[in-house]
Amino acid sequence: MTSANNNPAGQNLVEQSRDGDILVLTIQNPPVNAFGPGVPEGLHAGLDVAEGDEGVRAVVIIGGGRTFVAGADIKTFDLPREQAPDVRGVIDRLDAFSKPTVAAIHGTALGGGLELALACTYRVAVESARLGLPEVKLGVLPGAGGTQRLPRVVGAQKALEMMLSGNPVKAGEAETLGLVDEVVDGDLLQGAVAFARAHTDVTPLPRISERQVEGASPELFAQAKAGLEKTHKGQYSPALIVDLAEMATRTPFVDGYAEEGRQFVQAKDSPQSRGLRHLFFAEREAGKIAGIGKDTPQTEIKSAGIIGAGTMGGGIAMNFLNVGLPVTIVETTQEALDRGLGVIRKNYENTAKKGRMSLDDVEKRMGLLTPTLSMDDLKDADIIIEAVFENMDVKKEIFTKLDAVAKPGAILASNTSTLDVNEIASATTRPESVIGLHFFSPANVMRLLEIVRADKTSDSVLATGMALAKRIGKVGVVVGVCDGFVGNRMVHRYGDEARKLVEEGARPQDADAAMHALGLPMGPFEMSDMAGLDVGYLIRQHQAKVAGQPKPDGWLDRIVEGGRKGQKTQAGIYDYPDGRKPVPSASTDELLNTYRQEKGLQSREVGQDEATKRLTYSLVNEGAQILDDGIAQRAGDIDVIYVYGYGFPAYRGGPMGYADEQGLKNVVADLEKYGQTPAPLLKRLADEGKTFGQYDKEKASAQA
Ligand code: T1G
Repeated sequence: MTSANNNPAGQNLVEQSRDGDILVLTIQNPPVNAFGPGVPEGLHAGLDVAEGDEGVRAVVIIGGGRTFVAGADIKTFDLPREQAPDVRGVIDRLDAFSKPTVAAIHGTALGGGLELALACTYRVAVESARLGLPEVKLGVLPGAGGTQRLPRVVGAQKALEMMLSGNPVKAGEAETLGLVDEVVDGDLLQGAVAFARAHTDVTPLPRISERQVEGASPELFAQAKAGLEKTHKGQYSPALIVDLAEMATRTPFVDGYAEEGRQFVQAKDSPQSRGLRHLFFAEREAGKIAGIGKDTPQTEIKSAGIIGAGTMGGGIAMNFLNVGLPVTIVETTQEALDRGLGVIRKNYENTAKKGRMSLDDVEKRMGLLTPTLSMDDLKDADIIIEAVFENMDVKKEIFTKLDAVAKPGAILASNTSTLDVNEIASATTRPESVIGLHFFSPANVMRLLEIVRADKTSDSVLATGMALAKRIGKVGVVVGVCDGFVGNRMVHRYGDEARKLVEEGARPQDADAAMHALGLPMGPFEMSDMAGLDVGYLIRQHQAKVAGQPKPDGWLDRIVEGGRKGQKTQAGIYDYPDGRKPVPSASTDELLNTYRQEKGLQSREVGQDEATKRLTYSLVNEGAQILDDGIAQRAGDIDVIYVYGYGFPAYRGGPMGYADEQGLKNVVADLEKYGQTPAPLLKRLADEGKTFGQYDKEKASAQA
């Protein structure tokens, strides 16, 4: 029996009811019935009743509200062991229970929720239920028997697939796998009680822990381990999952289960799990806008208009077509229109070729797309997104026309990645309807959407933008108006620091290698070459012109002026002899030597640790300034932006989460050591011994 201090409030979040000889235990811990304080205690109390009452012939466990148990309460992970909910304790009791127990599943049975169900005698579910062990996504592993019970039910291969992907299976597939004993038609509780009543006389009771694992071979686990380098690069817990699943094939349940418990604690207390848990909650917080409640009226979006059928316009259109929303897409020439539609169709056909879409679906989605050369055809659209090249005059001309064409209440959005949305809005008579929706390329793939709140954007338009992001499968983050908003503004500072590292003697591949080691798929120079060096070149030229400064003459500017624009010219900072793979370039080395001599720059050895700190902390420092400028609501939002938009590893918690892990005092010390001036907010938090996480919490409670 668990002691009072893992449930200081002495809560009992499990209701008891009877249906004749069946005791029904309903878990009531909204919103997702997480296995938090009060749930194990309530289950124990129910099992006590069942044990003590001969009239009870079986027990049904069901979730109240919208779901079964969606896992252990992630918020309790950092509680001292004696205060953490004793999930394993109640699961052990269920495994050994003397009467049949039936888990009745709707919504999700995830993590500890599925482990609870696996400890029951039987499992029934509704068709729409999803069952999975997503712990790897939190940097941990199934810690309440999942690594030992799941292989015993679905076999070693499927268990590895489910635990390493962390993705759930639907009830239908779960039934085929034997994970669910029956998919219930109609009322779940009635179906579960009937099922329980039909199994009250079963003896001995089947226990998954007594089964053997099917389909296990040493090669399977060796292949899975070897594959982690590709599927889970740099991550800690996946290898533990493979080892524990392998252990399930050759050791008694109790031994594997004990080892699982030990490894779970190791993983839970790791920086990677802290990083991934931080991201889990940061992503959910990012969807909330301070001062704008869930009841804020929104515009109903039934159709969309896209201006520009280029790479961005086409990708943006696909997001709407994918959720069944009709799209009218405008171009200036028939040739450009045909090209744009051709790219969209090709993308869908490629997806169909990979078996991830039917040809019928391809036609259905293309059927929702209306091409036109006239902006007048946008008159009925509920939202219109402009996605033309980055030129303020062109954008203002378009928004002036849109203002005349679009219906009252339509949302006018710009996909600009850096220009002033306030100035764009000033070209209309309805600036309250103007918003920035900054998609990331490829727009039909990248999940991040920077939602740019201009000075006059109405709360309703902002709330609609956030809801729309969710609807089209994007992670929406609200940002303010400034050069480059959040993501690009930080990447510009990151690029500046990278260029400085090279001026001081580092080779471009050294800087990129440092970021690879941190877990980023690309370093600053590989990213610049992919994006096109001329993009950054034009921005630097523009900024110098605006600031009345002389024409920039950095080493990267000389590379561009030498005609090397990156991957698209098979040559940039790197050479690209076979297309996309960067190869260090002798011509760049030579240019750098000449440049350093000309500028009288002393070249020196730059170590990986220095490169890592200068690059990462340049992001953190600019992030802190962005928070101080009010351009981002939370440090957590910045982490979500960098993980979903710039490939920063989620298991590092994003740049701000990573800085908290390193300790802000250390970050400030290193910034000063390497000649960067810490942003006032960063300096203040470091001096106060605080974290960005605490900054977010304090700000949220001040706004509540
Ligand atoms: N613990 C604590 N809070 C949780 C939670 C959890 N497991 N799951 C969700 N929430 C909160 C969430 O923060 C949000 O709060 C609200 O619930 C609604 O969530 C021993 C150790 C279930 C598919 O990884 O994937 O079990 O923002 O906005 O989009 O082996 O939540 O409203 O204040 O996401 O409908 C394993 C995590 C845990 C599942 C619902 N379980 N959750 O999605 O709602 S580890 C998971 C989800 C474990 C054992 C180990 C999703 C969902 P707020 P939401 P949704």
